[in-house]
Amino acid sequence: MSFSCLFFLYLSPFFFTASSSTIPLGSSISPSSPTQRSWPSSNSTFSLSFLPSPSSNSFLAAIAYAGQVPIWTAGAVDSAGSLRLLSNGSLRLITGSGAVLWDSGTAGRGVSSASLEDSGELRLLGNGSSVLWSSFDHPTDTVVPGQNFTARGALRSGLYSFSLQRSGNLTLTWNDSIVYWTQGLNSSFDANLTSPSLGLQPIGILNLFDPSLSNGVIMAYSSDYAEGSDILRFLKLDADGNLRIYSSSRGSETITARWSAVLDQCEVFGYCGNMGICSYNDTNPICGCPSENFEPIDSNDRRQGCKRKREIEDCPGSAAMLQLDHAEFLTYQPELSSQVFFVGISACRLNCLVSPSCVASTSLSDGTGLCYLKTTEFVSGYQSAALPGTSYVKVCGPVSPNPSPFADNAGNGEGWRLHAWVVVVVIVATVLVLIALEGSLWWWCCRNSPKFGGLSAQYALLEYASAAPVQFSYKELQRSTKGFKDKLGAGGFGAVYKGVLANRMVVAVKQLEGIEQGEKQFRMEVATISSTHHLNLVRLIGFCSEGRHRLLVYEFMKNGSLDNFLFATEEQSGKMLSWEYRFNVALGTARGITYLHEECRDCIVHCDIKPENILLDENYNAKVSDFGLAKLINPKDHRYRTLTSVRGTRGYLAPEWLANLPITSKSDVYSYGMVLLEIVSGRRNFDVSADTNRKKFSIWAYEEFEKGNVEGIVDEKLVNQDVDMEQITRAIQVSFWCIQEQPSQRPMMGKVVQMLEGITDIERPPAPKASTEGSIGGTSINMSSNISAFSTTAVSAPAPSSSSSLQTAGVSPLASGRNLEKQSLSLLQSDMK
Ligand SMILES: *[C@@H]1O[C@H](CO)[C@@H](O)[C@H](O)[C@H]1NC(C)=O
Ligand SMILES: *[C@@H]1O[C@H](CO)[C@@H](O)[C@H](O)[C@H]1NC(C)=O
Ligand SMILES: *[C@@H]1O[C@H](CO)[C@@H](O)[C@H](O)[C@H]1NC(C)=O
Ligand SMILES: *[C@@H]1O[C@H](CO)[C@@H](O)[C@H](O)[C@H]1NC(C)=O
Ligand SMILES: *[C@@H]1O[C@H](CO)[C@@H](O)[C@H](O)[C@H]1NC(C)=O
Ligand SMILES: *[C@@H]1O[C@H](CO)[C@@H](O)[C@H](O)[C@H]1NC(C)=O
Ligand SMILES: *[C@@H]1O[C@H](CO)[C@@H](O)[C@H](O)[C@H]1NC(C)=O
Ligand SMILES: *[C@@H]1O[C@H](CO)[C@@H](O)[C@H](O)[C@H]1NC(C)=O
Ligand SMILES: *[C@@H]1O[C@H](CO)[C@@H](O)[C@H](O)[C@H]1NC(C)=O
Ligand SMILES: *[C@@H]1O[C@H](CO)[C@@H](O)[C@H](O)[C@H]1NC(C)=O
Ligand SMILES: *[C@@H]1O[C@H](CO)[C@@H](O)[C@H](O)[C@H]1NC(C)=O
Ligand SMILES: CC(=O)N[C@H]1CO[C@H](CO)[C@@H](O)[C@@H]1O
Repeated sequence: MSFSCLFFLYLSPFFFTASSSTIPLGSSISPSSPTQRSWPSSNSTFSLSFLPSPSSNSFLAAIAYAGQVPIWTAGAVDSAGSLRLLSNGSLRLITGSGAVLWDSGTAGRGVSSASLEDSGELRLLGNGSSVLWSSFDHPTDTVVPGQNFTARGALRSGLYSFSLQRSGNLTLTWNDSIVYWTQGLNSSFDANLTSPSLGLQPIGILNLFDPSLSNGVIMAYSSDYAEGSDILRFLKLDADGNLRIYSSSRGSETITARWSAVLDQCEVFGYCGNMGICSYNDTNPICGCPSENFEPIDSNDRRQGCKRKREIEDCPGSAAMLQLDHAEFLTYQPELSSQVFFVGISACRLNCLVSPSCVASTSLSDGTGLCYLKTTEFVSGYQSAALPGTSYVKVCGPVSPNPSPFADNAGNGEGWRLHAWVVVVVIVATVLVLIALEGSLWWWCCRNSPKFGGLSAQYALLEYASAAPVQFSYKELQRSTKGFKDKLGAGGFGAVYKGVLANRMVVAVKQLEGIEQGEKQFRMEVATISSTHHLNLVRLIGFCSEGRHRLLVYEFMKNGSLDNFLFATEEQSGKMLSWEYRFNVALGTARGITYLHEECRDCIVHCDIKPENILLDENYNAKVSDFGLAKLINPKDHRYRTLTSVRGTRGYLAPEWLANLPITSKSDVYSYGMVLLEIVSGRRNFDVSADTNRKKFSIWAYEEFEKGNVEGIVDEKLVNQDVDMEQITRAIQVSFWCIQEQPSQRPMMGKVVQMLEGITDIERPPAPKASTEGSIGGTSINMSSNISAFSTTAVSAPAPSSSSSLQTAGVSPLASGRNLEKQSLSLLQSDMK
């Protein structure tokens, strides 16, 4: 190649001719000495001297180029300190109080003098010209031309180090553990190296040498290579963790970076300290904290990182996940396999929230579908508009986000806010103009069109029984619900309104809240839900996805939800279900859930079985609603949280939500068990009263069952009726099996149906150990209610140890996580672009 000739020419100045000034034994220099402050090299290019430190009144004992650029340092001392070449041959740096800061370790080895070469090398010499110690063999943070950097040495700066591997790779490492940059020989050099060494040529080319490589292999060029004259170039590991080649012309005061190993400074691990978030202002990397839940450790030095204002352990309420868009927590090998998951974004967030050891998580949207859970003490963050990922940090709630992405950069916050305002105004104006244009165009061309009137007839002609869901326009739904007037209720996912379609069909229109999924993904999800047909599942008729509006149109259930019948007050005695109907509802519900779990194509874990979600048609047939919605939730929406009826959900939540355990179909079985008990008793499972000895009803009920007092459990309203006690006893036993604390003890839903029908014999249920559930501390309960609000169908097991109980559950944790999440993965990723 064309450069080889050039190398040959330049290789010769690599080996400097020795010309030096000799330093005799017994000499010393001191920053305060009037006469002896430095030892210069013979032509004064370098000197061993004390450089005043600008920030503190200490002095750096260093070999300096042109009297100002340190290339090797021994340490910093006060003005009374000194550097001494002792008579027994050791070179020492001593503080004013006499403490030894650094020692060359050459005492008694026959050192006769020291010398500083014009190359910048400090040598301790024996008699003759033998070199007993050289500063080039003990580099600190810099390598200069003529210095031979081998695999034995390392450059260090704070927690960062740079070293040369035996393989020939150059690596940058944080805290001797995380390699955040590596560069090796290209793969065509398929040879093992024997003794690799690195040299910087005076013209600014970094070479790797080895006996097995005929020529030096170029690892990097400084951008000004082979230019100018009398320029010192040096390789330095800076305090910011980046490795750079600098140029400094003699006589000029400045040094200029001509090459950086890590192009993106924010990719240097730990640049902003623990919990620090690196980002860029127009020019520089800047460090901030994830949110107002954090404070800087040192407000004068943002690189020190951040700490929580309130640690998770001391959190009186519940932990929450702070969301950071376009942010990643840096991830470098070796990443423990137990911290990398193939799950979607909401599971990535949830898995971290429920895992006590997890502090933060990153969900990549680069197509890999990977989620990284950070369980280590130290996490290093990077936020930039270009980053394809969303991160979560566990904080002690409530979450208080930073006012603006750059508000940490004090003083500039105002500017950014102003900037944001201008952007918002421009966008709004543009949208308004577009709407006006489109509106007038539409009015102009469609006003007399016969097609317009026929638009609503379009779906009237469709046969609703067909599998494909009908798409409605927002306007149509607005019209059919008379402007969303007749509210049927407010469920966990938004309000439900009664409506009448153009073909006189009565429907329930659910206005979803907190869902900002992309159009395409939302349609896919709708397709999945509407393809799930069963007699005991509420049927989805159609949907609307227009701008921000996301609505689902369901068949209307004349008799409303089960809770109205079970927990009706005295006055509403008309709303009473006979045991026959109740048993039918219990069985129908069980069949519907069985279908979701075991029979339909893509298994669905409901996650929110409760009487409010069991609807009754005019014949009092049970239909399960809200299935498949859990994965539509956008965790960003805080309104959603407050809308969720915590009271209604808490009692139905399986204990594994509280512990760090995976959620499987067995969690639905638990919720169903609680509902079944309520169907029999007409009382909320978590009710506590004098009647129940101040115990939770479900606990009290088992005690009564043990005593043989089955009648005591049964709803008083059924007392005067002709009831099938055998059927009731069966139902009670099934419910106790379902609410077993251990998921593996609970039957599969299909088995539940058989037990209720009397096809399978029922063993006497053991105590559900529900007492544990009742005694879990306030923190967990609150936390669990929040989890239920964000319930998702996929939470995979963070620890392999928990898999034993899952084998019996019929679904392996990762497999279930994958299957369920696969459909929603794309959907949930849409808000990360
Ligand atoms: C060298 O001399 C210093 C000062 O006299 C003394 O403290 C040190 O112990 C000596 N080292 C050896 C190895 O004798
Ligand atoms: C000092 O000596 C070095 C090495 O021989 C040489 O490269 C440099 O040009 C010299 N500097 C001056 C000012 O003579
Ligand atoms: C100097 O070196 C010579 C031979 O290399 C050796 O004989 C002599 O003992 C050495 N002197 C001292 C003081 O080490
Ligand atoms: C650097 O040092 C190693 C080991 O001491 C040696 O094998 C190699 O030849 C030296 N390289 C240069 C360029 O001096
Ligand atoms: C660096 O590593 C050591 C030991 O591996 C560990 O004790 C220390 O906490 C680490 N430092 C930081 C800042 O994490
Ligand atoms: C050496 O560096 C190359 C990149 O240049 C990298 O692909 C390779 O994995 C590294 N090898 C080792 C052992 O770190
Ligand atoms: C590796 O380096 C050799 C020699 O420098 C060069 O010819 C070859 O193209 C390089 N291969 C790759 C894949 O870059
Ligand atoms: C390099 O060394 C490794 C382990 O010693 C050996 O397995 C490998 O074959 C060697 N590669 C070459 C190209 O010699
Ligand atoms: C960016 O940050 C650096 C360092 O904090 C500061 O000196 C510079 O003025 C900032 N630039 C802008 C445009 O805010
Ligand atoms: C339930 O539906 C039936 C049939 O439509 C109706 O007669 C009955 O009044 C409804 N019951 C309630 C409580 O709404
Ligand atoms: C958490 O629950 C406990 C008891 O269940 C309650 O006293 C406390 O107020 C709750 N905290 C929050 C934030 O809801
Ligand atoms: C962080 C968070 O959302 N916490 C909420 C958990 O739920 C309770 C109610 O049980 C809310 O009060 C918290 O704000």
